[in-house]
Amino acid sequence: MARPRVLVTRRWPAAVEARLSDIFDVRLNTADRPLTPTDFRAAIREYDAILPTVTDRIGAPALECDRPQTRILANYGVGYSHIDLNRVGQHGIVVTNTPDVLSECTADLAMTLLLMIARRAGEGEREIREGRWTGWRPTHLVGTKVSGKTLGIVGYGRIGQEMARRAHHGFGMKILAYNRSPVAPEILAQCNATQVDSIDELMPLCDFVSLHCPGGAQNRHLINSARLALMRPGAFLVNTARGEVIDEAALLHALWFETIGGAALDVFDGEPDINPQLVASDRLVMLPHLGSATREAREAMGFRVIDNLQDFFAGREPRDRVN
Ligand code: 8YV
Repeated sequence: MARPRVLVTRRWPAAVEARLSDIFDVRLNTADRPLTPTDFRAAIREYDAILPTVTDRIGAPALECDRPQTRILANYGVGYSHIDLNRVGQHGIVVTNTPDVLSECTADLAMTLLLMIARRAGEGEREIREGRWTGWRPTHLVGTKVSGKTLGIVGYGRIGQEMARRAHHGFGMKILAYNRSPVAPEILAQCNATQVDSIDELMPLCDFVSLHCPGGAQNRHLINSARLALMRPGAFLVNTARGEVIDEAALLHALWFETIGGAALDVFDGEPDINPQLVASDRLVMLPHLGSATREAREAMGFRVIDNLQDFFAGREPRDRVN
């Protein structure tokens, strides 16, 4: 039987690309350029499987086709708000993602951001690199203590729980959790966390708020001006989820008028384009979507995609099917 034809839309870790090539008839993207909707439209006529990433917008323009050849989109990443599940479903295409294997590394990065914004690490680094450091003094770049403070987690799924573990067991933080559905008492107990009923209830109680919910239309601007206004003066917001979850104009307003202490962002609305006003703010730490960017996580994500593909083409239900 002919091997399934598989398109990988970006460069992947070498070990995973090699394994994919052993198993499937694979087309790699050696130039690592994102596909245009036109490229994507052509691809769904040709390949049995496409392995997209967050840089592929898979909506109506990309899916315009009566009878696609593609039967599975095996997404490289846990978030899939870049894929229009309704339209994909109309074509009978299966979608899978890569949960679990990136949870620890993404939580590590969220903790990195939290520490960086609280302790003004970005400002300090810029000062040294720009030759502006004049020496130690008691009032220099004084930040905010992290240990023992209260952390609010929006989205108490796998990554949110890993974040809670680091913050609670590493830094003695008190954990408050907001989650759409009830969290099992034994899960909350692992970090002595308390679930609250709404984001509005969470915001005023926290010194730090970290976002770990999905993106997409349902969570667009979940953090808006009204909710930012509920945060404590001096509190910090951390986002490793998706850019659209925060209303960036409202965030800029809050930073400008100093109604919150600052924010630390790994993801941006419309990335990689960044609102220039964000770049101008010193109360912001920004990283270029590095949540899962470790060799270990990126390889594990790739091997998880291969598991899903092998199950699918063997006629089994892929473990990470999301539609
Ligand atoms: C991925 C992510 O690197 O998994 C996710 O949802 O945000 C990142 O960790 C990226 O989305 C790859 O598609």
